[in-house]
Amino acid sequence: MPVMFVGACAGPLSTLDTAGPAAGNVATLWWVMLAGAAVLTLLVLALLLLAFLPRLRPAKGSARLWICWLGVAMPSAVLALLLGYALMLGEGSIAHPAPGRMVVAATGHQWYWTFRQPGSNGAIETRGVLHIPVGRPVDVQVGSVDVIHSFWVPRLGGKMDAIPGQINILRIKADKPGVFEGQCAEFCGLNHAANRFRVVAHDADGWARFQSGGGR
Ligand SMILES: [Cu+2]
Repeated sequence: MPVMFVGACAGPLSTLDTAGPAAGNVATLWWVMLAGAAVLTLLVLALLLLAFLPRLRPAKGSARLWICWLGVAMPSAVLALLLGYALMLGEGSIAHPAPGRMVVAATGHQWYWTFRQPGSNGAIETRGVLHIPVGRPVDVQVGSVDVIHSFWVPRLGGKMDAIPGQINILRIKADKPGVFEGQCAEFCGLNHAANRFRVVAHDADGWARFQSGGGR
């Protein structure tokens, strides 16, 4: 059974089989929340058990302990810590200035994606495939021409809504060359489920070839 669960963690759209730092942060937060939820579940089950075993129940319950500490203080502290940690990790998806940073425009359509980025001989436009270099932060300017879509490459980063008339920026980065699957993550009409795309992360040679107009 555990092998079955571990097998489910991989795959082209897995958020746990990460290939870059932004997606790694999302996965780390997920594991931390899973561990925390497991501890709290055990605690609640233990308290439930106490309720059914009068012999183990304290003779006289203290309202102050149960309500103020276990009911208010503990959940508040846990949620505050989790919020702080999530904000810290979320920094990885924000487009801060960074050396080697590359900018690309991603536009959602019903039902496909187009990408536009600078090349050696002028702008390069692609449909359905976004090309990026390995090891460099890529800031994706996410927009839409019709309805709300969402740009999502689970193995490289978080999600970003594509809203008509607005540009939202999401940072992704690939640590290794490869092809990574992307999926629109906001219901955008009848063909939403098939609104997929790919991100190809190139090594230095492949990137130079793409930039000069080859390998598209
Ligand atoms: Cu969609």
